Amino acid sequence: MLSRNRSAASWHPFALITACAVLVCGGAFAIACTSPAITPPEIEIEIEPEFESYDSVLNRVIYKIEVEVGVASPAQQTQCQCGLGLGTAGATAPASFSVLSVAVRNRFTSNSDLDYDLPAFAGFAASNAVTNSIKSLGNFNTGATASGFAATVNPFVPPVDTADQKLLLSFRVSFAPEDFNAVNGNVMQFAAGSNDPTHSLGILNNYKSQLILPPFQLSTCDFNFDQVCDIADLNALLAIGPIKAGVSSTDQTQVFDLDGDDVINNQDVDEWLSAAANDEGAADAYKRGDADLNGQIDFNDFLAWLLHFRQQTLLWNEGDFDGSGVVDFTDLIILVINLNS
Ligand SMILES: [Ca+2]
Ligand SMILES: [Ca+2]
Ligand SMILES: [Ca+2]
Ligand SMILES: [Ca+2]
Repeated sequence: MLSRNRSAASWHPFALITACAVLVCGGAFAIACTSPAITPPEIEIEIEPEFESYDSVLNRVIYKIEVEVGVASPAQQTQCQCGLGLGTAGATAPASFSVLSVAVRNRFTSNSDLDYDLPAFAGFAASNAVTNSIKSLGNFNTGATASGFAATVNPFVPPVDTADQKLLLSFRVSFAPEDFNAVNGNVMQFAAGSNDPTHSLGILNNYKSQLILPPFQLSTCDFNFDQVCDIADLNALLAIGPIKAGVSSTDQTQVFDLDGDDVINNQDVDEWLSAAANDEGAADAYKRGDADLNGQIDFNDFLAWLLHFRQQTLLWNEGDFDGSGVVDFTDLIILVINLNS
């Protein structure tokens, strides 16, 4: 069994041998590769995910998810099968999750825009039969969502440079942006095989099981991926402070460094106020003092300041307009100045 928490090993020659067993469509090569004696259990093969695009019509983010595999030519025309599963009984995949396409690509020669660049494997199409076969595998995770694909593969001459671990089984998956946290960190299983009894469909062993996605951002001001730039986002920026004197950005907080100077301070708040107003279609940047970010400074904003006067808070909507960590007369002066600007 794979451990969800074990750190993945980097390249190892046995990884290729293990991977070879999985996509090979029949033949003695597959049998040789599946020898358990040459599969050290501590080796894990990385899942390589990459944000690809956002489909604004369907409201879906699209990621490319790739794992290294080996291939070999079948002796005769064979149906190659592959797929993946996402989730467990305790953490099911969101309903919006789907696998759009599958390809076999060459890591170094691929045009990443191509769905299929190893011609022998062109034509993977979604298959309910393969999906059901994956679900019925004994070691398929209970409660996971399966997606199966099949392609008819004829005997072919493998590319000469595939002996050096350059081939990738590449899935394009999509899901609603708001479901990011139900996909990221969840358990993923890969399956591959064929209709040849010498290489039947099975779950891939020794592949990293936890899918860790790089985060996407549809707007630079939307830090919580809910597609609106609002007070929750501004408060998330301010929460790493007090930012008035400047806080050095880290890998975890660099998303808040909107002007890219490695310091998070009020200049980034200014950038946010401008970007958020632009994102929401407002003509002018939001102003400091606009506690509820409704585009105008009025009695409600004053009330937000008054209710928290002399309190320590990092929250914009509680009246800390200068990121000092306290609501005081400085914040009121900022509000009053912008009232007339
Ligand atoms: Ca947001
Ligand atoms: Ca900055
Ligand atoms: Ca207001
Ligand atoms: Ca303040």
